[in-house]
Amino acid sequence: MQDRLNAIAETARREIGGADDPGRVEELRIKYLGKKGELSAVLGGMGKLAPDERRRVGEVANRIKAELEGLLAEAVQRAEAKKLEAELKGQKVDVTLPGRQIPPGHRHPVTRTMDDIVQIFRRLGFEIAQGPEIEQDWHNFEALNFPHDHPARDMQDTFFVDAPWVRSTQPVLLRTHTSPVQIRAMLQTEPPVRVVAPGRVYRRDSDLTHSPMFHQVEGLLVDEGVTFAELKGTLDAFVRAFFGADTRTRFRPSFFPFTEPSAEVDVSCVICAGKGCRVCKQTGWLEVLGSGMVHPNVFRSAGYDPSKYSGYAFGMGVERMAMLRYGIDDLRTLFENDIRFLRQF
Ligand code: 2NL
Repeated sequence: MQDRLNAIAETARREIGGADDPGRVEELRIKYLGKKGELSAVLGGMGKLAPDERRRVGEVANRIKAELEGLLAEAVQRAEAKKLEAELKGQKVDVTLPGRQIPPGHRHPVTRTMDDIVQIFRRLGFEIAQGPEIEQDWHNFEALNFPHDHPARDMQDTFFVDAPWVRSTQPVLLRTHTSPVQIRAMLQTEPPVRVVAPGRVYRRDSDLTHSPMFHQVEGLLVDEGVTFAELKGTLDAFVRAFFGADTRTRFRPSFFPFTEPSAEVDVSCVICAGKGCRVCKQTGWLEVLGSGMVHPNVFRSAGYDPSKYSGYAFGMGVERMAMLRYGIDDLRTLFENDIRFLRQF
C-alpha cells in the first residue's frame, strides 16, 4: 500500500509541478486530494490492515497529502501570475496620454473680495485684527457709545445667545459688526493703532437684499493729530485701488453712535461711470462705505485720552462690494452655493 501511495505521489509531483493554468490546477486537486481522488481510493482499503501497518500507512498518507497541498498552492500562485502577465501583455498602455483633469477650485467671490480689500489696506500700513463672533454686550454696543434704547440692541435686530457655558453677567450675542474687534485691539495696545477687521457678522434680517450672516471689513486708525482729511485721503486711495483709478468719491454727512462727525462715502457708479443707470438709480453715485472720526466716548471706553488722541474709522459690507465688482444683482446667489454660478468668478 505504501508503494502505491509513493507511486501516486511521484506522478502527482510531476503533474502538479507542470501545471500553470487555474482550471488544470483545480482538476489536479480533485484528482489527487478530492473525496473520490486517488489518495482516498487507496486509503479506503486501510480497514483491512493490521493496526501497526495502518499507522505507518496513515503517516505516509498524511505526509504526501500535506506535500501535495503545498505544491497545489504554489501552482495556484503560478497560474495567477501567468494570467496577470497575459492580461498586462494584451494591454497597450499609452504613456503619452495626458493625465485626467482635476478641475482646480477657487475661493468664493465674497472671500476673494474680502481678501482683496484687506490687501489694499495692508499696503497702506494697516494690520489685520481678529476677534470672536460670539461677543458680549459691552464690546458690541456699550463700548461703542450705543444708547441703551438703541433699536440695534433690540431682540428684533440682534441674535442673543443662550449659552450657559459662556460665563457672563451681561447679554451674550452674535456680533452685529466687526467693531468689537477694534475695541479689543485698542484695549490691547496704546496708539498708534492701524487695524482692519474682516469677518462674519450677524443680524436678524433676511429678505431679498439682507442675509442673516454677512461679511464686513472695518478699519480704525488712532494717533495724535489725526484729521478728517486723512480719512478722506485714505478712503479715496482705497476706492481707486479697488474699483479703478477713474473712480471718484463723495462724502455726505451721516450719523453713527461711534463716530462724530460721520460720513457716508459714495463712489461714482462703477456700472455707468456716473452717467446714471438702473444700478445707481439715475444718480450716478453708489453708497459703499460708512465712516467718521472716532467718538470721544469710544476712546474713553478703550482707556484712551480723547484730548490727546484722535482717529478715524470706517466700515463696509463685503457682499455689496463683491456684487458691484462682479456685476451680480441678486444677493442670494452668493449664499446658494450653486457651483455652476460661483465658478464664473
Ligand atoms: C457701515 C458703517 C462704520 C465704524 C464703522 C468704528 C469702529 C470703532 C470706532 C468707531 Cl472701534 N467706528 N467703525 C465707523 C463708521 C462706520 O461702518 O456702513 N458699515 C457697513
